[in-house]
Amino acid sequence: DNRPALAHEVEQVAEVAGYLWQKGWAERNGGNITVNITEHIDDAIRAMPAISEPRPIGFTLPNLKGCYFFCKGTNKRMRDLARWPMENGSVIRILDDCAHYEIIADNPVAPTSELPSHLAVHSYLIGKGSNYKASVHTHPIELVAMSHCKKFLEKDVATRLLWSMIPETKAFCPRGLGIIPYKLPSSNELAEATIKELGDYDVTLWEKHGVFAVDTDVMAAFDQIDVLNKSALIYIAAKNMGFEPDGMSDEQMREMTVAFNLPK
Ligand code: 2HA
Ligand code: ZN
Repeated sequence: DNRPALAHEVEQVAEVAGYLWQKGWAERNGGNITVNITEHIDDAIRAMPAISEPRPIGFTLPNLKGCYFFCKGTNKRMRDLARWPMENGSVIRILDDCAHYEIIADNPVAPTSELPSHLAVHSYLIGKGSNYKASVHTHPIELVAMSHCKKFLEKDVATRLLWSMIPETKAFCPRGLGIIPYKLPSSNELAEATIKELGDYDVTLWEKHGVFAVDTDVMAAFDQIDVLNKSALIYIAAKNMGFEPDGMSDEQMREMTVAFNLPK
């Protein structure tokens, strides 16, 4: 019986949704979470009838054949998802044409407006044989604020600054923060640019909008965003005390990178 494992996944989504709200990163319906739950789907769930008509994804994604996802609902609030996950999210099944999905959970909650980009990312992850199952999009205040400054939008400038605020940030976000220049929300261009950066980064910063992170599960994706935003807060605290923080030295960064066996 895979239902306990599936219920655990949904509980983790609800827990993270609560954190996003508490942190002030999820105003109104802001942000999205999708989790590839295919490994937890057993024959009983596979036999569940659809409760919606087939709906187009917007892309054809052959890697998603037979996949199932838990998705936050469109126009639903993270703070409501935290308390009532099955009223504010739903389980979808990808149909065999890989271009349509149907809803199979208790309530016909339509999935997130960012579904095409989230599913395109999951397809990309499957295609490269990744064990990453979760994607989180949210609006972390301090990281979004940094994205309003041109110098932080240059490749790896924000990564190096954030890593140097506290040793844990590189340890727990070892691939750094990729930068995506401003693109219209929900657009295919935004999805494509994000997928391109995910080749090098687990977390990307969407200029003047938010972050998009992927990891093995929803908690791990949240943790990467959280450590980066923590570093941004330390930077801001130092600036508010009236000085530019020194940051860890290159030598300290090198020592830590070797000791924790991190990528250069
Ligand atoms: O779904 O945050 O960017 C709400 C959003 C879209
Ligand atoms: Zn957003």
